[in-house]
Amino acid sequence: MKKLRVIVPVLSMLPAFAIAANLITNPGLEQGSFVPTDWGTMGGGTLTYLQNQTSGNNCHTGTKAVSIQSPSPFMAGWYNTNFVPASMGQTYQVRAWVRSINFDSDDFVITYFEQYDAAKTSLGVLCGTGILGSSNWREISDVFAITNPSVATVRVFFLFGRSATATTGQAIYDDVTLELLSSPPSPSAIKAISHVGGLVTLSITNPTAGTSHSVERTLDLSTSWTTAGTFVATCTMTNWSQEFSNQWQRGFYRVTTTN
Ligand SMILES: [Ca+2]
Repeated sequence: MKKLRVIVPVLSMLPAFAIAANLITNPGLEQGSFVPTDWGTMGGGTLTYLQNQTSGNNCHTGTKAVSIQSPSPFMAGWYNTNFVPASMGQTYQVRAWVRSINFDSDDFVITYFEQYDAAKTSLGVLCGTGILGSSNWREISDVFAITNPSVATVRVFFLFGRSATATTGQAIYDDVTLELLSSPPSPSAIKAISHVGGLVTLSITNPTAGTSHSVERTLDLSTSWTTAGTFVATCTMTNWSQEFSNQWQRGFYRVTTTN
């Protein structure tokens, strides 16, 4: 049983605590002219560097993203070419924003976490859970633990695949993150907070699946804390929000995480 309490004033619009460094280079795909800087392709099919796009449409943010269509023979994708130093005992979280269009029943997106030895020879991949179905932009998330003592570096692949039947689907990736978690995985912390009208939205870091979060608030730090809401995190959950009464136009929030 581990508990962490973090207090953040509700009017703060900036991250209040240090966020683990993103180890992906060019994570938003915005750098690059004909190809995205520090990104490569794996497999066949149609792998396209989308440019001059509109945020929220065929890119998540900015104007650029990467697309996968007609994976051949069964799976294709993009990967960050940067070798990230890594070693046994470390745990990483990989996240990416994905738009999946016209997926049929056996189409999926999945994250691969490839491990290499000191000579950059592959030691095999760890597979993410995979996501099925068409969807507008959603964040996928996987946690990978390194248990092989020969691992020296890792790289991350973002793939679109199919099983038996051909596909007319398209997967678009943008805004990817690779973060080193402390070991054991660190408890959640409030990453950011927004306050629009009566709606407060907290963005939670490291929401390990199955962990329970209790959010409390107070009008000022001299009065008692009351429960504002609770939730159990899933792999893809990063936000909690609740509309509150006008008397709570300002206040302080804290979150307790129970592993
Ligand atoms: Ca982008």
